[in-house]
Amino acid sequence: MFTQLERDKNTNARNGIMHLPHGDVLTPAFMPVGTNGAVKALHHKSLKEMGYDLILGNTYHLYLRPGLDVIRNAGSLHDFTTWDKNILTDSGGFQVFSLSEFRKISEEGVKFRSHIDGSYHMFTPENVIEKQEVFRSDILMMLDVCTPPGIGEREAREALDITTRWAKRGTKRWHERIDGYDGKLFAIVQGNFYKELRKRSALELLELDTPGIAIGGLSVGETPAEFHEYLSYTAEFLPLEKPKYVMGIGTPDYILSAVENGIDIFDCVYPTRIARNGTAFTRDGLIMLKNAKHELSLLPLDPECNCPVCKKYTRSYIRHLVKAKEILAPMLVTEHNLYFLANMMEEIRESIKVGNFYLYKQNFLKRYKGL
Ligand code: PRF
Ligand code: ZN
Repeated sequence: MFTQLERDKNTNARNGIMHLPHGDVLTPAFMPVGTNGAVKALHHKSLKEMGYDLILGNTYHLYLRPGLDVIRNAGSLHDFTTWDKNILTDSGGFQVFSLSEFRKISEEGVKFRSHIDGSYHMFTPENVIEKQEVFRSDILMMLDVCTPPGIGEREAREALDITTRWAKRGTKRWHERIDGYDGKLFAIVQGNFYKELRKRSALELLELDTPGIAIGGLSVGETPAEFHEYLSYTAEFLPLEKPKYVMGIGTPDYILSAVENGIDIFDCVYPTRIARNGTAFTRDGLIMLKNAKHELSLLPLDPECNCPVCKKYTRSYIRHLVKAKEILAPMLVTEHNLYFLANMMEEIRESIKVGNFYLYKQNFLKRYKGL
């Protein structure tokens, strides 16, 4: 399902194509987050115009609301939402840990209370595969246990061992799929911030031979130095033939590190979330529109951006919309931020193609961080 194209000579960066049921995806690729079957504040058509052909949805949210019956009734998550390109769904494990007021892990799975109405539910490695089959997700994620930094080795090991046993059960269930459905399952490496555990997780999951593999449990509150160390350490164990996904990263500097380490896809709410509080990407770093210095600025959000928002609107006007809490404000900034990232990913792929990714990264960061 993955064709590797050019490989960078100086780093592990690479270009590739992921062949998925709803079309090919050029990698490295960023996936916008559409938790509830919509990328917040954006039309599907804007996403498509920007060239996105893979977005992320959340099993946790979609299962709780609108529920599987509503999606099954429409046919699939694609039919329900009318998004006819690829969808990757996260399994729900991570969301249970970050959103539920109550959860209890057992060998069987994780029992939790809905953050919406307090009702009780159980996710098992098998039933999250079944849910993602109802969605007809193009990429399905395994149920995993993601742990925070700072826990002891023993606790990390126990969480990892459950994750590994769940991965075996999930893979078995995925092999039993029917109806010609061809969604690709990704296992998720965990192991907290312990190298031995990370290594063991990667090696044990590779035996399951899933179509793709993800690195989980990073960008969960550790320092940037720890993030870089554990990302590059873990990525080394993953084979070249498979697509690699780092879950939950979306700042330009983390994206560049991920690409440098041979990662193919990543997702994050960051670009869309900061947009909704009036923060925009520019080549020279973030700008906060609430800041008084933009009040009279007739510049676009980013003078070098070619997006429809930057071609038309000024910072002064968008700042006014942000202050007045107009719905148009998050719409415009979200569109710009996702365009900015789509454009950055295109530049990254081009730099890998012509063999100067490392230089591209250095130059990008120099400006972005104002060095
Ligand atoms: N596991 C899952 N989803 C995730 C993560 C994880 O570890 C993360 C960690 N950054 C984000 N989303 N299933
Ligand atoms: Zn723009």
